[in-house]
Amino acid sequence: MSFKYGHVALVGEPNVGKSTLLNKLVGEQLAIVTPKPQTTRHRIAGIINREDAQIVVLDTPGFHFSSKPLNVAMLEVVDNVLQEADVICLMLDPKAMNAQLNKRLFDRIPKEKVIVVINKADTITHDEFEKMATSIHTDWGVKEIVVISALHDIGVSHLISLIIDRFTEGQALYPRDAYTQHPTRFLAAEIVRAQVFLQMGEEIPYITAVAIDEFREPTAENSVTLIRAAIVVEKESQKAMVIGKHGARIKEIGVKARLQIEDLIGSKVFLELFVRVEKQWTKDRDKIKEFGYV
Ligand SMILES: Nc1nc2c(ncn2[C@@H]2O[C@H](COP(=O)(O)OP(=O)(O)OP(=O)(O)O)[C@@H](O)[C@H]2O)c(=O)[nH]1
Ligand SMILES: [Mg+2]
Repeated sequence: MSFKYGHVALVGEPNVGKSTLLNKLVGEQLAIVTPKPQTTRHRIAGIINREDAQIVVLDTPGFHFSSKPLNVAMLEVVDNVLQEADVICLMLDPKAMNAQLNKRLFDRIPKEKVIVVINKADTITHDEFEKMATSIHTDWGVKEIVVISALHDIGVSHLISLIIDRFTEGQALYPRDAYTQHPTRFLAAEIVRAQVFLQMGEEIPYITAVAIDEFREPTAENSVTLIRAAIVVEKESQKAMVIGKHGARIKEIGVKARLQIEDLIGSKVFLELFVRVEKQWTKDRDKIKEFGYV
């Protein structure tokens, strides 16, 4: 049997369901998912291991335009992944499409690599899909257009076969039992950041980074993983909001995040959270780099 290896990128506007699809494809909660746009800030790589193929799936930040340095860094991530990928899934949310943005993204993609993936199949009728597919075919000249639901697992296995069909033969580059190469401390920081997205309103999610100050693995004497993490914001007023009245908000963020980190690593976790102010960090290229967003 021939063996295929390749990289597939998931790109698209914020909130179209890229990270949900990554998680469905690898079968793990690898990338954080929230109902808010611009949740993902990194290139997140998941690995699908099959008898006939190893597929590296690259999740990306949502494609949008902004002159803010943090957003510029996120766009650089998208552009780099577009260069790296053998196949590119341009994902669309049929009920929330910005035609201009999608055209600008489409123009950055080598045409022979693209599969248009209409996600959230559960939100449209078959007729609506047919109409959309016809206009994408006419306007963009794309032949391969599929409809899936990442959330409800509709059409996902068909999409995997289309991706593999386009790969050339090659050897697996990653261990056959790995679903990611991201270290646990990175995934733990992302879990805390997801709770900030879910629990905090207004601008807070967009000026928050999470830094792991200490990550101590369990030892023979102590079976608990100790994690000290800083929730980094830009101003004292934002710090007060994250802490909440009598510390209630940060406590709730910590409780929810700890349970998820325990699920991830399968051991007890002691999670200590702080809030730290780093003035204007989202505008400072060095700081953005320090938090791993470049
Ligand atoms: N109804 C429906 N909702 C979905 C589907 N797939 C994803 N969603 C929802 O869409 C929202 C955004 O999902 P994400 O996976 O975070 O989207 P994303 O494209 O990674 O977003 P960014 O990281 O912000 O670019 C979440 O509330 C998901 O539950 C789907 O097939 N159907
Ligand atoms: Mg995402």
